Amino acid sequence: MTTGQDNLTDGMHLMVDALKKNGVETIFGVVGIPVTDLARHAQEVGIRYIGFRHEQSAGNAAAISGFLTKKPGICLTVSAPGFLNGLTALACATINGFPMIQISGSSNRNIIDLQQGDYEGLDQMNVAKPFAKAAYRINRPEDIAVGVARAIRTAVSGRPGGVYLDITTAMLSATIDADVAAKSLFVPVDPAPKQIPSNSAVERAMRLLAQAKKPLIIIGKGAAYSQADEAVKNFVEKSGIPYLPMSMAKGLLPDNHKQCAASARGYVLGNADVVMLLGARLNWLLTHGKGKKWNPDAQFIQLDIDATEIDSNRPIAAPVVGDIGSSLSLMLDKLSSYPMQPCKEWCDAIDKIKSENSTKMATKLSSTSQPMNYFNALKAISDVLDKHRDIYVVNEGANTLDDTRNVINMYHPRRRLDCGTWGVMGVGMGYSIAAAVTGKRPVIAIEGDSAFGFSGMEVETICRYKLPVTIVVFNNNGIYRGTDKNLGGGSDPAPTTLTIGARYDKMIEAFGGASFNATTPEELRTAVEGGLQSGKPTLVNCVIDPSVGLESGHIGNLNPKSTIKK
Ligand code: ADP
Ligand code: TPW
Ligand code: MG
Repeated sequence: MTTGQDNLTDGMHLMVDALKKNGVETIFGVVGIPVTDLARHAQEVGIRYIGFRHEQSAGNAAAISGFLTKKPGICLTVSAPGFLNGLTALACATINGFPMIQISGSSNRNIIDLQQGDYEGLDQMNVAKPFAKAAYRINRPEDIAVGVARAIRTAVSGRPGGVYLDITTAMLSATIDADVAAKSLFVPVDPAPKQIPSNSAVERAMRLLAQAKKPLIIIGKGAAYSQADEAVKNFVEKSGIPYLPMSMAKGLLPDNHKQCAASARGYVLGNADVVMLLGARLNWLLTHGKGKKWNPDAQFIQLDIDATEIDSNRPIAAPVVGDIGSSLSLMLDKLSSYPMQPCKEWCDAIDKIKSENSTKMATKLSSTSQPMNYFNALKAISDVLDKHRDIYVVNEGANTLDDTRNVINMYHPRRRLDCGTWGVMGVGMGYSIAAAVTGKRPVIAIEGDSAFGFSGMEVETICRYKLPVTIVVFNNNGIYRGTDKNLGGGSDPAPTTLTIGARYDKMIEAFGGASFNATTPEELRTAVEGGLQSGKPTLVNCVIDPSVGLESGHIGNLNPKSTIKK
């Protein structure tokens, strides 16, 4: 694309050409100085532009679209405040290992560097560094091709993450000969190369696994990301080893699989003698592999693409550093040379616990309590989702998160999208929008009322782009519950409470979406079915008993305990 003068182009046009050449199909962002024309031009050349109400949601959309596609999702932000709003999402993407690139306009370097007060002046690249896998700045149009290629390669290679790409106002308007510019563009070759583990690492792992009497496989979102779905399924099924899916790995194998030990989680963690981690970190979500939940004598095999992850919490007896697909296929090749121990005793014990726990769960799900609690509400949703197994389930909140994760079965890989490693609130609408746009399937977002509030204004975005998203707000009037009282006795609400009896369904009416207020499981079933059947933006206000939630859901133990009694 050339500008007014025939043989010249500029940084803005060339930046869009570079993204287009690199296969970017969608940009998620918020426009303003200096990137408005960039978004306009992207749309002009056929890149889809999704305009958000807040950069954090645009960034979350880019991040999850990276998780779904293994290509970096692109988020576009304006300088300083827009950049900072997007930065939380960039940090979350990095922590979660999702590839994304936040491209942000920035103001004049000379004024920023001397702190002379430019319009929205901030040294963005250096601010971004601690929160990103890498931060780069493009100062000249002739560096665009390299800048974009480096950002892509960094985002997707090794452990994926968030990359910050700074594009200065001066660079956007700087001109360059159009032929030279066109010739400078390129697509990086093999940006996420396979990483093949050594034969000795594979044999060490197989030897250990073959000795195990009580083996366990823990499947994490790194395995889901790697898209080695067949290899994961084959290894689990051919080895016969019970497995636990981490939350975003649910559905890699269907949750009703006979080897799934999710409903005997406590038992398997406490008793497994060899644990094989498949793209899962021993971080807080697994109590660092230590403490009373774990068998202290368990030995670990860890399959991970990032060598620095190994031994981060517990010594790893058999590290297998490589990409999941390559590592697992080499292990599969050796399975017949390292036969597993008979599983009967271990597997029978697990099955017994599973069946006891499912009986307990069935009792909870059949609750007739009115107003609804989490379980009879989730049973209603689960009945509907059983007929729509291939859609995306976005989920955030505390009790709403934990109970949904346990009740709603997943049957397909990469369909459950949730708060992730940081347990962050506010991903809901950004993830829903990206799942609908990039994943091209309907979405149900099961949201705590507090969680929903963090990105609730994006309901307008969902309606503007007419996306097939059904949002169910579990409305218990608050964070964890809605019944707390102000300890000072004043008239202000307690820190955890939100508006009593709020009607979140009314919000979507403002933008032309469908709304339901559900007070019984039957009403909820009808509303969710209606939303999913119509494929139209829908918001269901689901009235939940305000007194039933647990403080911090299932992780109340992480709250600091005051030792001083007042
Ligand atoms: P979960 O939260 O599901 O337990 P984590 O995000 O903690 O999962 O861990 C995912 C792990 O997977 C990270 O350590 C990351 O380095 C690793 N990983 C990501 N992609 C791949 C891949 N393609 N092959 C192997 N490991 C991967
Ligand atoms: C960015 C702290 C964890 S869970 C939660 C908050 C505010 C909301 C829980 O209430 P909700 O769910 O969504 O109504 P429920 O069913 O239990 O009532 N800010 C950020 N992230 C986090 N995790 C918090 C605050 C938090
Ligand atoms: Mg709530």
